Amino acid sequence: MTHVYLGLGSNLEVPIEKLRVARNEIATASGISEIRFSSLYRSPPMGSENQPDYINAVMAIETDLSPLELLATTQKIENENGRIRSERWGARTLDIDILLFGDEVLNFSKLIVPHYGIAERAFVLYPLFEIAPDLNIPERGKLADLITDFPLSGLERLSDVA
Ligand code: A4P
Ligand code: MG
Repeated sequence: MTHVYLGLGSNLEVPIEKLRVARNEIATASGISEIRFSSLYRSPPMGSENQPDYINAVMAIETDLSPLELLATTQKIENENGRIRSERWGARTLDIDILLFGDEVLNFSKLIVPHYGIAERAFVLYPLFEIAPDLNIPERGKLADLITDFPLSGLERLSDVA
């Protein structure tokens, strides 16, 4: 079993509901069990400003899937929830990023882990810190150090449950 952290984001079609559905589908997928789910966070869009605010959360799971099997599962859930793959960093109904896969460093063409943006995004760092304050991120260092003085950039915590 591997301990994995997923980043969930949505800014279209009732984002809070999208994250609730995504959480449920991930938690009930074959080979996956939920460990923790962060609060929901709202933040202004990174990238094109001409789109609604995002709702983000981080989910800790345990899985016996391989990294690429897990990616296939999360992409299936994205696609079934109407993800429109168009402009990079553009508006999306559901985005699921594999932030960490145990302490592995993976450089497949389809899957880079740790996720390349993990240490540069308030909407990832703060929810991650909420559920795993002692985390050590391969190639980046201690989460507690990364988050020290890290700007909130408009990030706002919404609630305790999805
Ligand atoms: N891929 C490689 N590594 C990974 C990984 N660790 N997890 C590949 C998931 N996928 C990974 O992703 C493109 C390809 O990346 C996938 O086919 C997979 O094989 P995508 O999700 O289709 O494309 P994308 O999400 O548009 O691009 P990217 O660069 O992944 O964008 P991000 O980093 O996900 O950012 N603003 C706020 N406030 N909150 C947000 O959540 N999200 C984005 C998207 C932009 N602005 C945002 C937010
Ligand atoms: Mg993505």
